[in-house]
Amino acid sequence: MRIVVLAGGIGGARFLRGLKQAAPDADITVIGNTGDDIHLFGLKVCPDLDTVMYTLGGGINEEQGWGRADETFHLKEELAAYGAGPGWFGLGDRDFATHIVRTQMLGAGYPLSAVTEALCDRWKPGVRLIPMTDDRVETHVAVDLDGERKAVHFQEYWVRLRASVPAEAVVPVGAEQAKPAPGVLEAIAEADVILFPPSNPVVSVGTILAVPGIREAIAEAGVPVVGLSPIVGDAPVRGMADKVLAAVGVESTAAAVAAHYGSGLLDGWLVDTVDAGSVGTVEAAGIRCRAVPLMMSDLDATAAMAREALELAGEVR
Ligand code: GDP
Ligand code: FO1
Ligand code: CA
Repeated sequence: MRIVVLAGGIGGARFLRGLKQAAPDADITVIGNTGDDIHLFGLKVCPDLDTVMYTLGGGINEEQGWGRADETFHLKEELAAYGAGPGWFGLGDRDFATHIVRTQMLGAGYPLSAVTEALCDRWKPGVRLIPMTDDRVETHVAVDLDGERKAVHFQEYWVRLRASVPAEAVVPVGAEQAKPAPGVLEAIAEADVILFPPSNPVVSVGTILAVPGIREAIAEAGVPVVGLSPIVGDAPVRGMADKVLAAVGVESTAAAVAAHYGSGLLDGWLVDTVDAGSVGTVEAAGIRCRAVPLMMSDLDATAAMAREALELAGEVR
């Protein structure tokens, strides 16, 4: 079975770990979000690609969900001693090596997709990880800071401002001109099932869908498309999905996120058991829906979620 998954960082990566356990023989292609990418200290940092790669490759900081396990921060401290900022973004010594190798390869002319494949040669994530595009896309967030409207990089909104001010707009800068990376459209066209993990619907899955051609390819693939809600009990399990959903005029509920994707894209949607009351609303919108436990508390619980998603896929279309 060929499975395509559109993934952000932590939510996507943890789900993929469960999916690998639930479907050990499946051929899994992950289309990764690169809208969170940021250039710092002359280096290209790809948080969502790295979170997937480290999580599936066994190098992730498990408690934090991002960055490397067993990390130290000497380089960051030395940079700070020179007054070289930004100090608000925590890059660890082990993690820096990834960004150095990536930037070196990009400088030598390799596209990000080839660089990602090379990095995965080390980590062996057990899936094919492809960035959504080789072109530069950066998610920016419009905010009101002291009465002044400003656009900040998504990482600045999330990490420096801790999403403490309302997001007034979310813009994937460069997405309109971006092309899907080699292999993305082919993987979608050859998929038996397409899954949206419980990733952020705006700044993860939404950014991937903003690359011209990807949404269309999914809608035209003619295979079941099933998603899992990142919103449980009307709130994100972690992160700032509520803030960025508000920016696009979508309520922070499992049903509203399903309607936001729409029946033109989604065939099936899983909501958590606490949201069982919204199953009827989702089905009325033309999307097959079931309520099952959706907390990725451990690997077995996550694998059970993946099995439910694949079962639902078997029932639609
Ligand atoms: P990010 O790039 O690190 O923000 O990760 P993703 O975009 O892949 O996923 C973020 C989303 O995962 C957030 O909106 C969370 O609500 C959701 N999430 C995290 N843990 C869980 C969980 O255990 N269950 C569900 N249903 N959603 C989760
Ligand atoms: N998240 C934080 O909350 N603080 C950080 O200092 C931070 C640094 C960082 C470095 C590398 C990396 O791959 C991820 C990092 N993250 C950090 C997580 C990152 O901001 C988020 O996981 C996502 O981009 C949000 O979707
Ligand atoms: Ca992300």
